[in-house]
Amino acid sequence: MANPALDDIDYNQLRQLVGLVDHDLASDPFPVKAMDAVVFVVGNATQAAHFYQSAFGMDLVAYSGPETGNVEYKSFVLKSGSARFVINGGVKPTSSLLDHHRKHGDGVTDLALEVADVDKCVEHARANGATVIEEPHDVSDEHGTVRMAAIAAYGDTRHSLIDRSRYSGPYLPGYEARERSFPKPEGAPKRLFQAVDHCVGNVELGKMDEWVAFYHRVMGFVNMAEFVGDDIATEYSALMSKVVANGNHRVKFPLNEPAIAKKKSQIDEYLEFYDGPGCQHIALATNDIVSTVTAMRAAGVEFLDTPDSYYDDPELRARIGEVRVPIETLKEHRILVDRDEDGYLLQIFTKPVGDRPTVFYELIERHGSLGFGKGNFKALFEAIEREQARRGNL
Ligand code: TYF
Ligand code: FE
Repeated sequence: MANPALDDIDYNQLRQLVGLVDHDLASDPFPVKAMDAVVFVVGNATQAAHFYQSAFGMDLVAYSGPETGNVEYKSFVLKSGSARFVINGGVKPTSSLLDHHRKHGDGVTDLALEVADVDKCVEHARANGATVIEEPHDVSDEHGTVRMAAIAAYGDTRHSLIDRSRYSGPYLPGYEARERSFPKPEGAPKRLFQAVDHCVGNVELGKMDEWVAFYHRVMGFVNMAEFVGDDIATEYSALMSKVVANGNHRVKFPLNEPAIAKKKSQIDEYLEFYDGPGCQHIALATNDIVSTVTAMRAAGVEFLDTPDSYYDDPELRARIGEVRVPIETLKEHRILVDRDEDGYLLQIFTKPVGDRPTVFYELIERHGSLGFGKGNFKALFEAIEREQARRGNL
């Protein structure tokens, strides 16, 4: 059966876009297939749904709210290729969504995972000490049945576990299909990104290894090679980072903790303004980062600035060699480039997209590299620190 999460993006495209490895799902004790959705709560979902359509080029596909019988909150489901965002906003003053929003501001409530067997996952998670927030249960409508459950992750973030293999509706029971609420601009690309590449979590000082262990033990995730240790941390980045991924690397979760350095860590700034651990950035995979950045900038999305010196550094030029785009074009768009033994990647970071200096986005175009841009950390973190200083938080 076709995987509805993949839409018209096929496996080979994804392999290149997000960097997949072979994996036997059947023998996996916690069989994760893909991200099901990134679920947000925001102060105004009606307007945020407009932003993700107009600035991120996403398509509205489903809706739930007072008009469909959901009197608690409005919920907009948006897609771009295999990436699905769900944007929720409280309607009833007593909605529990508003508690999350009061504390954390606009943020990610749920990194929902599509799994092959919800019951098997929950059993494995519970046996390994996870907090089960929602027991496995079926939800049904005329489109079929979805089996789902949820476990707790860092802070107030959760992982819903969703098996939608017996469901053909636009999202979940309770939602009705919707189309874009306004037309795309003339000549706009079909979509600006194809998939979620990775979702990063910020946790408190000293907690990174505990959360890495959680993903190993509870969810059977494996370590990816890239990590930022003490050495880099204290010199300029003021953070430590390790990356865990599911068996085929389709789902990648880097985890950051603050490091004690000369300046206030960008992770401390996040933890202060988010009021606890949470999702820091979502990386979106594109196969044409120049077009994506151009379209997003034209729609008003702000990106971190990279100084000319980054592009004029002869050492960088020698290290990156030939890439798909001339370096002058990368410079013009402030796109970063990193190369490792497997290939290279192009990446760029937005400024925080909400009112608090918390959640932001990354665009990433992979060409063989399975990394996260380690070679760019110095330039990137200096750019982040310039923004921190402009906010008066450094
Ligand atoms: O996901 C990553 O690991 C890269 C690097 O504040 C990174 O995107 C890490 C921390 C951060 C920004 C980017
Ligand atoms: Fe990233």
